[in-house]
Amino acid sequence: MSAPTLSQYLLAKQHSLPVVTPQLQELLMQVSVACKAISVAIGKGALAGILGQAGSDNIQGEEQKKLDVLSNDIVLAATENSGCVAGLASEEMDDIYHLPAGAKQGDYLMLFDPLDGSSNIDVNVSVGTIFSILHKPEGKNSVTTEDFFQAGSKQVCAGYAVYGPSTLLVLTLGDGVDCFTLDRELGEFILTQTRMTIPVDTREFAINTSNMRFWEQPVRRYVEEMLAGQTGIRGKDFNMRWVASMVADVHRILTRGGVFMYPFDLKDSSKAGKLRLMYEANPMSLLVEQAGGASTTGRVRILDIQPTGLHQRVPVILGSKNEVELVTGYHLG
Ligand code: P6P
Repeated sequence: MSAPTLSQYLLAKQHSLPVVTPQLQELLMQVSVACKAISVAIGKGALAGILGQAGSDNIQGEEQKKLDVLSNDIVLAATENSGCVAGLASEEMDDIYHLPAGAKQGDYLMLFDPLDGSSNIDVNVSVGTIFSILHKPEGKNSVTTEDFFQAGSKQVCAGYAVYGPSTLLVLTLGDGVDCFTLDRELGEFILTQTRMTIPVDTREFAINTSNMRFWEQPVRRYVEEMLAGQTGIRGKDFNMRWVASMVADVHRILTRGGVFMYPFDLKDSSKAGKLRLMYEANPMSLLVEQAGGASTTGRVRILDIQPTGLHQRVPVILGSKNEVELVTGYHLG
């Protein structure tokens, strides 16, 4: 039997996973349509005149790329009239997005980073789309921002598309992590890897070392021990990677292990880290834990955090379980 398409996979899952309702299936199909459209737009790049700055900033004060705005609009267009969501939120929108007048309310809330790593777009490096799906609170007709403030452990589904040499869709429904590859001739995502698993040990770490002087001592200690390699207490050499696209770094870790860190740093002490909890850290943490890894702020499990802001930032340390537990232990030591 040939490998299933995303649609066939979700139909089969519906019989084994109660969480996979018809609405969730439809929502994920619409998300996959958006990811295919974003993949096409990225592939055209300069040919479509969509590289460079949009001339606006997002709520984070970050310059928006034309593709940031285009990708956000593509996801909204694919989902707002699906009848599957009651509200949406993204890195590119200040507050939650209410459905257009007349649109049928669905059972889910979705948060997304439409184009993670977009600073890499103009230099042709892999970027991605990250999504996090929550239940709409029971009995709510008109959702509020506070309805989105659910801990990451409440996610029904989380996933990402990574736009690299291949366009991949990786998702979890709470029963392991599976990977689909876009067959561009068919126009379908085909299941190509099941039950992705992160090795508990690794020799590879990912961190932006230019921030070293701003790190807290436990992170400095942990990284310096790895840099000491077999001459130091770790007794083995390590390798470093930093793509500056969280999706690309996390996909590498899901594929072959590693530890990814964007820790708290004093570069801007008003921020509790760079990455956003709701649409970066939470979805990636669910995927990593479902693949046998771990994900903390250095002190607490990310999926346990009770959100207080749509765009709140958290320190992130995720990946191979034994490494995350070691560096977390240094923080709690
Ligand atoms: P830096 C991309 O902007 C992002 O949010 C993540 O995808 C990535 O891991 C990080 O920021 C890169 O940050 O400071 O190294 O550019």
